[in-house]
Amino acid sequence: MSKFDITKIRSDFPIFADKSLVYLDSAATTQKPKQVIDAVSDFYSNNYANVHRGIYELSMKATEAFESARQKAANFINASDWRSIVFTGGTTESINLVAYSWARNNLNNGDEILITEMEHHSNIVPWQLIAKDTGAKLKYIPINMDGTLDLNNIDNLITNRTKLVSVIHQSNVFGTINPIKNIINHAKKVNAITFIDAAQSIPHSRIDVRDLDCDFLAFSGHKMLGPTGIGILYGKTELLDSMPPFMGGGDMINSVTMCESTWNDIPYKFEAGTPKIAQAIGLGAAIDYINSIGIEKIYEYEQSLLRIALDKLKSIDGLEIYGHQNSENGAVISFNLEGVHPHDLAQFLDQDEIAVRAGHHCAQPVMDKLGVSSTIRASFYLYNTEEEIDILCKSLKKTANFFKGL
Ligand code: 7TS
Repeated sequence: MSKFDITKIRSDFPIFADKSLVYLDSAATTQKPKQVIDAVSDFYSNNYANVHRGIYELSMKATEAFESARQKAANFINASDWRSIVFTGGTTESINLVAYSWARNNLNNGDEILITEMEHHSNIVPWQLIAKDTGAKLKYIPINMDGTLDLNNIDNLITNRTKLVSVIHQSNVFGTINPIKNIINHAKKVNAITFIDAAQSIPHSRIDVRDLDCDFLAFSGHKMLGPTGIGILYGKTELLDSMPPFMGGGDMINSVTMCESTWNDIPYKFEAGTPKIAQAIGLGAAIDYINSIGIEKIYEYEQSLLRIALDKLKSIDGLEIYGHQNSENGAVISFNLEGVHPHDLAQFLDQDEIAVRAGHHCAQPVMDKLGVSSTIRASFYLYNTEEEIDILCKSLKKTANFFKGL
């Protein structure tokens, strides 16, 4: 195995070239390697046309590039069929697609949807809306104070009325990696449909939808080195086939008369309008880039950064880390510094060119559980270094002293 070459990797990211930027907000969105930027730019410069329509060569080339990105996404998650891969605008849109197309048409009064208290708002709000529409009940798997899911009561939470179980794979607040296979297996006992929000896990770890045997899985391109505005909904083909369209328009139809329309085959039935062509091609390039390094190596490297960061952060007086006690976690650390509001702290860190997120991280139920309104979050990716952890810790100590009047 070749070595994880951090110097080479960093040199692939133009944003790090002339700056002393310490970018620790990859859980929000990741920076882009020149391979992705070039793929998008090359497409616009040399191969650009609309897809699926033109009989001319340029359009056929664009279609080929677009569809090959779909195949790359299928391979990346080990999906057996490219028709399982729907291009969406991102995780949020993928969840809404299933909520409006599957859940609204399959749930009835008294049915139950089970999610967790750990979800990003994207995996809460659509189900609240659908529950209101259908009379279904929304239930939550609770979280423990240590940032893990409390699964002790799962056999009581999953009942014969449970029709859908939708779970975050990796917490965007704690980084906790949840035992989704175990939860999927519980859901299967009652024939509930399973949905995995893989937005935070897929950039960092191997996902195999055949092994998981989930019904749906969603992720966003921009969190895995790809462009904004592109995401994936993976769905089992028989389910996607059975679902009505989410949006109507061009590309998603088979035929249209003044009275009625018939639908295109999957996945196109769910891709109304001119698709996200350049974005999909950019996502394909991001997948190629991750594959060229190896997702296992990325995971291993990030785990070593995580251990170092936890050790160093724990040595700072008054710094409280949330979670990271008895669990496997991705390289995401939420913390607060005693006596300093997270927003003030983020501004002080920004003066040292350190980018972290401060806020509720679109996970207000998690904040409620912790009894805080917000935290600071440092999240790491393959381009971060041990040196950056030292810069963060130095700046944190400096800020703590400032607020203590030292
Ligand atoms: N699910 C999870 C687990 C997420 O972390 C996010 C975004 C989403 C869904 C929504 O993804 P989108 O691409 O559709 O917006 N999370 C964050 C975050 O933690 N900070 O900024 C965005």
